[in-house]
Amino acid sequence: MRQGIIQSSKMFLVANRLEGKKVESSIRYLSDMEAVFMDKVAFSALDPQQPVYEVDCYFPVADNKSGGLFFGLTRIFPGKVGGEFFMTKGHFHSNNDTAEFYWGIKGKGLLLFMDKTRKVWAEEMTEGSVHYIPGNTAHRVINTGVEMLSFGACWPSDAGHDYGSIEKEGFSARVVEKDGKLIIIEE
Ligand code: S6P
Ligand code: ZN
Repeated sequence: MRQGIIQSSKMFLVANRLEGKKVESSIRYLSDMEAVFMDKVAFSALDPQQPVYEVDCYFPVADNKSGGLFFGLTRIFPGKVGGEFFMTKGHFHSNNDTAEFYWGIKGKGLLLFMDKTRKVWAEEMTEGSVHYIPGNTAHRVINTGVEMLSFGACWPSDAGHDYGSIEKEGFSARVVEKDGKLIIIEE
C-alpha cells in the first residue's frame, strides 16, 4: 500500500516533472555554501561553480497565505568537501510550529533533524522512504551516495524559511566519510 502511493508520486515527479505547472527553479552552487562545510582548505581547492543541489518548487498560492501547501523537488549532486558529503543548507521554518513531509525518490542519504535545544537525530532517506518533520525542527538532507539524491517535499504555504540561525550556529552534527565509513560527528 505504502509502496504503491510512493510509486505513483514518483511517476508524477520523474516522468512529468510538474509539467504544466508554474515552477520556480533554483540552484545552490559551492560558492553559495562556503559557511556550511567544515574543511575550508578542501573547499578552496574546489570549483566554486560546482552545483551542490537544485530545487523545483510549485507555489499554487501566495507565499505566507495560510491554508495552502507548497511542493518542492530537490536533487542533491553526489560529492564531498574533504570528507563531508554535499547537503542542503537546512533551515527552521519562520512560522516555527509548522511541519513538513519529505519523501525519498531516488538515491540514498540522511535526513538530519535538530530541535531548538540542538538535539539531533537522523533518518535514512532511500527510494520510497517517508519522513515527517515536526514543527520547531531544523531539517537538512545529506547525499551519502554516489548518484544524485532526489526527494520531494510538501509544506504549509505560511511556513516561511529561517536560514539565519543555521548559517550562524550550524547543525550540532556533521556527516562525513572516513576510511570508507560513514560517521556522524556530534558537537
Ligand atoms: C522547503 C523544503 C525544501 C527545501 C529544499 C532545499 O521547506 O524544506 O524544498 O527548501 O530541499 O533545502 P534548503 O535547506 O536549502 O531550503
Ligand atoms: Zn522546510
